[in-house]
Amino acid sequence: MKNKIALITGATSGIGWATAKTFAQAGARLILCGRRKEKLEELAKAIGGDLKLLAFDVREKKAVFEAIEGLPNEWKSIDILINNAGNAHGLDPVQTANLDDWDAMIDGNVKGLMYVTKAVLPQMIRAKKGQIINLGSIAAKEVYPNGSIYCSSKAAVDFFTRGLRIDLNPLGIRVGAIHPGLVETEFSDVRFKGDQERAKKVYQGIEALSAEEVADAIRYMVQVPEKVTIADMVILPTRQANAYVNNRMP
Ligand code: NDP
Ligand code: 8X3
Repeated sequence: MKNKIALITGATSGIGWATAKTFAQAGARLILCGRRKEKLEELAKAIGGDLKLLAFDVREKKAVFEAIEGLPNEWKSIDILINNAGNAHGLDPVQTANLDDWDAMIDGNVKGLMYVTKAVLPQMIRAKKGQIINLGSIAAKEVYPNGSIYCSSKAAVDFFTRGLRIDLNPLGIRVGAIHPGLVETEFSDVRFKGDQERAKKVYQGIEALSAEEVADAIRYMVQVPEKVTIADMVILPTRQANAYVNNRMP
């Protein structure tokens, strides 16, 4: 990965933050993205070295294209795209769920990920190489109660990844997705709109994955030889069997 340029969305927290640190240790040059500029600056300070920071909302089509197309020449040749930005908003049955939550999930997790991909692709196509890794979820593989829209958004990421791999196959661009189970990050704080007590309960007694463990799996997907594509990786805490069967400690 040494001297390769990696663009990571959602680098201001959790899995994106840990992936940035892991990639920096492996010698990558990083383009770090997120909405919270102050968090990007904090991460840049922690990592040091050659970095580019881009603050934009993945839901804003114009902002996505302006940020990526406006990169200076020395940052334009992106080798690795980690499409990580995303969140769940709410945990509610369809009949009572909030429509603004639905928009945030579909616009961010699905359309935003697609916009970033489309903005990065021309240069990878010219280079006839590159790698795209999308953050799906166990929620892409199974639907759980009250999660229908988040799960739908992640199922869309799964199918988009598969289609993209087909379309880019003649060009030698590697495409894969990683689908984690429970990872302890800001994810549940965001889902429950700052209700930290409720967020904490999600990870009680489950020995959830850490963001660093997921970042290490992403690093592996990148560092396998270029003739190898890890197309689809599901990574779970050992205490989690699927999206809703958990062997929690009392
Ligand atoms: P965090 O809440 O810790 O991080 C989410 C990141 O996404 C933040 O950096 C946030 O940055 C960014 N983000 C969210 N919405 C937008 C947006 N509209 N525009 C730009 N950036 C955005 O959660 P995780 O690290 O856990 O989540 C990372 C990814 O992993 C997500 O796609 C999530 O769905 C997926 N995932 C998480 C799991 C978990 O259990 N935690 C399990 C499986 C998958 P900012 O707010 O600064 O914009
Ligand atoms: C995050 C994992 O199970 O909370 O994608 O939806 S879960």
